[in-house]
Amino acid sequence: MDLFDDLPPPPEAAHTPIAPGAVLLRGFAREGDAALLQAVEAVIAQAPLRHMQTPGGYTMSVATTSCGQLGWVSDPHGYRYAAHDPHTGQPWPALPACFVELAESAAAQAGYADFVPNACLINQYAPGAKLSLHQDKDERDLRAPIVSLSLGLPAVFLFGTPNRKDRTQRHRLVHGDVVVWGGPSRLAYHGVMPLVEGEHGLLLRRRVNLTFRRAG
Ligand code: MD6
Ligand code: FE
Repeated sequence: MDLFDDLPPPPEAAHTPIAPGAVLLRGFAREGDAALLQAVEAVIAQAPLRHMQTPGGYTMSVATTSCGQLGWVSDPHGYRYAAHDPHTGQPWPALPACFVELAESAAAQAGYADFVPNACLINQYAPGAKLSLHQDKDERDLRAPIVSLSLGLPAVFLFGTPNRKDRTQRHRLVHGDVVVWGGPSRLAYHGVMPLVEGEHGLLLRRRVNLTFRRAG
C-alpha cells in the first residue's frame, strides 16, 4: 500500500506540464471518484467489458468497452469507431453527465477550453495487463485533445513523442489522476506497463482508465 495515497497532492504538483500540449493533473478527480465509479459500473452493466482482438491476431490483455455517440472497436479488420456495440448490437450507453463534466473541466484546466467529448473508451486492467506503445489517431479531428482519467491501482504510463523511435518518459498514475494531451503531443506514442498486483480501497484488484475523445 502507498502510505501517501490518502493525502492531498502538494499544490505545485497539481498541474504538471509533461510535454508541449500535455498536462498531468494529479488528484484532479479524487473528490468525485465514487460517482464516477458508479457511472462506470452502470455503463459496464449495459455494454460489457470484453477482450478485443487486434488486427495482428492478438487478444488484448486489457478489457474494453465504450460509451457516448461512438465507441472504439478493434477486430481482425482493424481499429475504428462505431455507433453500435458489436457485442450487443445496441447503441453504446450515453455519456454519463459526470463524465462530461469531468472531461470538460480537466480540458479547460489544461488550456483546451472548448473541448466537448462525444466518446469515452473504458479500459480495465487486471494485474499483469498492459497496453503496448501506440498512437491515438482514429479520431477525425486531431485538434481536439484527449482527456485520460485513472481510477484504482497505480500504473506506470509511458509517454513518448510522435516519433516512435524517441525514448519515452515514465509517469506513475494513481487513482484520481488526469492526463490531458493535444496540440503538438496529440499523436505522441504512449502505453502502459504491466499492472502490478495490489488492492485498491474502492476498485479492489483493478485499474480502470477512461479516455474521453472527440471521435467523429
Ligand atoms: C491508459 N491510455 O492509461 C491508456 N490514450 O490505460 C491511453 O491509451 C491514452 O491515457 C490517449 C490519451 C491518453 C491516454
Ligand atoms: Fe491511447
